[in-house]
Amino acid sequence: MATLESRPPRRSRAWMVVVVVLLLAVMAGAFALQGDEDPTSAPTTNRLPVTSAASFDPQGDNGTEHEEQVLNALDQNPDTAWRSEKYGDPEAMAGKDGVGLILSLDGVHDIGQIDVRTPDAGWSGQVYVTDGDAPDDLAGWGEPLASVQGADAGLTRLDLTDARGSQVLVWFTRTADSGEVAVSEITVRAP
Ligand SMILES: [Ca+2]
Ligand SMILES: [Ca+2]
Repeated sequence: MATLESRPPRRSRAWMVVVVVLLLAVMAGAFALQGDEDPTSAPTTNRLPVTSAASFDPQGDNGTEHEEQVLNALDQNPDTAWRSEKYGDPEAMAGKDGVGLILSLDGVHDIGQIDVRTPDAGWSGQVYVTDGDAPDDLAGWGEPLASVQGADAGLTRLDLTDARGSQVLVWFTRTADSGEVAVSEITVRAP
């Protein structure tokens, strides 16, 4: 009578080897990611998803600022930029309090930082956060949660504390010295 031989343990050992190799691969990947992390460069892991964006010019005649260029600030391409309209006086901005960009997230998030990349120096700005529909006027946004005066060209990081919402307004209260604001990228980051 034939009896079932007990299976050789090779099969289960083979599976264990596969599992161990997979674990090692995952750990190696994790270490590689850690190794890439440079504290002086912008982190890439906490970027919050922006689902839509709009220009904001509540005191302007047309209500918008080069709306057709807005996605240039979100395409992760440093060579493309959104630009405001051109103002003769960077400080006065034709009598406006400012113009801005509204970024809509995919839902309510804790927000830790806004990174703004610009080619031009000298602009000033503020960050507002709310949820629900984006307000039509500045007063509807409440109080600014971060601000910068006379920013340098390149990366400006605005740190927010206890910010939570789904709508972010980056509000420019002074243009760069050129008379316009140019934004090559805006990134919204979790804390
Ligand atoms: Ca306008
Ligand atoms: Ca861009």
